[in-house]
Amino acid sequence: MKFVKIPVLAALLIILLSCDLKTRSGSPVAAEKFTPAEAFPALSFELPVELTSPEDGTNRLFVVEQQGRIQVFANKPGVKIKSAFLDIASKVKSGGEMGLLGLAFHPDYRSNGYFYVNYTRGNPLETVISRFKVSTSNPNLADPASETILLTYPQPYSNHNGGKVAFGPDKMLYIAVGDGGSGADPHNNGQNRRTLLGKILRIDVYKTEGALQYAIPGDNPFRGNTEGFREEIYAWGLRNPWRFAFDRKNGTLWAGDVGQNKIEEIDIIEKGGNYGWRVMEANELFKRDPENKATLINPIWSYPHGADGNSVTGGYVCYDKSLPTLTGKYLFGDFTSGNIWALTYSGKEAVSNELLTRLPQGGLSSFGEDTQGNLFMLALGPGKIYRLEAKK
Ligand SMILES: [Ca+2]
Ligand SMILES: [Ca+2]
Repeated sequence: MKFVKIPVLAALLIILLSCDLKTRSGSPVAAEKFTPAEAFPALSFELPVELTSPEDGTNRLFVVEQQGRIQVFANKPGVKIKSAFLDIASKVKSGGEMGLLGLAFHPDYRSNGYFYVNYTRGNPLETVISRFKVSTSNPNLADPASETILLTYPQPYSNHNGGKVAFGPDKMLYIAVGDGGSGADPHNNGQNRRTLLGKILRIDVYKTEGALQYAIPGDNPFRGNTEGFREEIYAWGLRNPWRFAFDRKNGTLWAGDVGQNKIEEIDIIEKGGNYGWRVMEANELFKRDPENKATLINPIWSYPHGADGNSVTGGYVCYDKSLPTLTGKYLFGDFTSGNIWALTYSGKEAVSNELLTRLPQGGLSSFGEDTQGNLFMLALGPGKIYRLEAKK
């Protein structure tokens, strides 16, 4: 996402502009079959960027606030109370695209209480991937002194920090890493496998290896290479993967990768795949590099900058029981327009893409999913969480 472009005033501008719906592209409003409804009307958050929950049977939701807080609350529409599960705002450098950006609960959270976060800190600017543990006496409170840093990597610029962390069905931890920032990837990080920038990483947090606080999975594509490639790399050639997710039924890894000046893209991420940046922006040549002989993987879907927006927010394959007509479709959106779409994928190619609705205010920072597969959308500026509802 391009937080920088959307302070609250800009979001208000989007509302004003969207009053004249006839001027907007995409399906006409009358054809939209869904509407966003506030999921937890009594709750508001400060700059929410992630929603997730542990598989611990408690049916609680955890919302990440960009400044460095995690809020916890009961997953029911009438909930009135939330509380701060973790507050590391004093450690976090936030603002623009920086901040506490990701949260993943360990698959064995119920027994070990471990969770993982992705945040930026200053002096020098870097991303931190670390593990915390829940308090032994209060399940709604993390132990702030429990931090174990797993991995850090320098951030040459304030933008493009990726930020998602999530466990795959293989119980490995996947990490989204942007190209480092500025514009047009000036250091060509996306195509350089000797840096972690511009990649999706995959690490094994069940073990440690040598000096690492984790292990390199045995089947990572560059494990044991002799060329100096980082062995944490799972896929490369990404610009700013803003939200990836695994299909909870078949494990397919979906990602939205934010474009440069022209095109936003959706990728299906495969092990060892090169997703093209900065040689390509989606399907178009961006910066020719005759030296680069790598095979590049095109997105399975893309859309041009314009009325549909200019900053993709990847979502989830839908298994939300309240949305039966969307089962198996990939729901994603655009941060600036607030558009929410459902992409139908055949297993080989995108078949169609349907505009479902748009958030009433811009700043669609993320989608979220609870343990039952119910889907949520997060509005950054208003600090509200939405569900999709079928129109009657
Ligand atoms: Ca950066
Ligand atoms: Ca690409």
